[in-house]
Amino acid sequence: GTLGVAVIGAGRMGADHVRRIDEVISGARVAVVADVDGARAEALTDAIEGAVACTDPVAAMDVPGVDAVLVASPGAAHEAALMAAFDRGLPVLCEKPLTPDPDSALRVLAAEQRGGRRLVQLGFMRRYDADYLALKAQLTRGAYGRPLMLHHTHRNVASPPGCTDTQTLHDSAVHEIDVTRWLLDTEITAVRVLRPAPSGGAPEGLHDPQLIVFETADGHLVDTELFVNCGFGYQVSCEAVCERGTARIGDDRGVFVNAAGRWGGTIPPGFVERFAGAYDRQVQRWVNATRRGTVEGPGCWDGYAAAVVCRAGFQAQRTGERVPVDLPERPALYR
Ligand code: ISE
Repeated sequence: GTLGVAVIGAGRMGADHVRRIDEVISGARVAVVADVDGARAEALTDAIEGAVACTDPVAAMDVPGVDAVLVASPGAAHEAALMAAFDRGLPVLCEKPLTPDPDSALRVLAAEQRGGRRLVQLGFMRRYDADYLALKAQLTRGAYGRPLMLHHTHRNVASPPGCTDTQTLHDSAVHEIDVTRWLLDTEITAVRVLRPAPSGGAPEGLHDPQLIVFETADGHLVDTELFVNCGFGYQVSCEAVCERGTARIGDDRGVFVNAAGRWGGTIPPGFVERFAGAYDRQVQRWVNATRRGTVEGPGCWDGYAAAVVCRAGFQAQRTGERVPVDLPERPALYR
């Protein structure tokens, strides 16, 4: 039957997912929306037949007709929500980051393993973006030989209020961490963070932009320009340099205009617009897999690995040095 979804968190992503499940996704319906701000949850459920609102995430999971949970609350609230879902055997789509640090991620990983089966698909949605999927297919085919390097660019118009250096890694660069591991099918083994004199457009105290360099277990070098206050638009790109060729995605040109002595186009304002297709595909794939009783895509292991790389990254930010990443062996459940 139709999958009844409890959406936890009615912020930017939660609201977008509620709209998506209601209007775009087939085979699922919004059963309940929970948010500490009850009015914010109600504003979303008011227009949806059969959907209720509440303020408590755990109570939301116990609403009759709930078959699965979409966690879109702030990262610090994920652990409690995931544990409650595990206790109930409910499958989860959890927004990134899995949790804010490796210790809590490890607790989640251990709890899922105790249950003996995967329940979590993690919201590393770039794996569902048409461009990234095409790039992944090229690399898998190996048409240009072995990948040697990746050059990532990740630019946001402005960082959220109160953004800190560590947040730039675990909220933003976490995507490059995941995409690097996924595209190259390997683990990140060391991190460096280099920083120019900060942009005048960056909030006081934030080192922006940053140049992040990863090494991998298979000898790749991967650089990321992370610039979260570029001011002009949302841009994410990736170029893979292989032995006999390069492949590049993310230069989404859209409509090309000639007018008034200029040529050009527009740049999307944010990730909700740029990655709309990826979010749609991610949620539809989650719903389809969940209805079949399976779990696919990125999961808790990927969230944990990303958290461990971030922790090394924080140290690299502070010291300016090359920091090795110490990742334990991948548990059997995630092989
Ligand atoms: C945000 O949380 C995301 O996940 C976006 O994909 C990323 O581009 C942005 O920098 C983050 O703040």
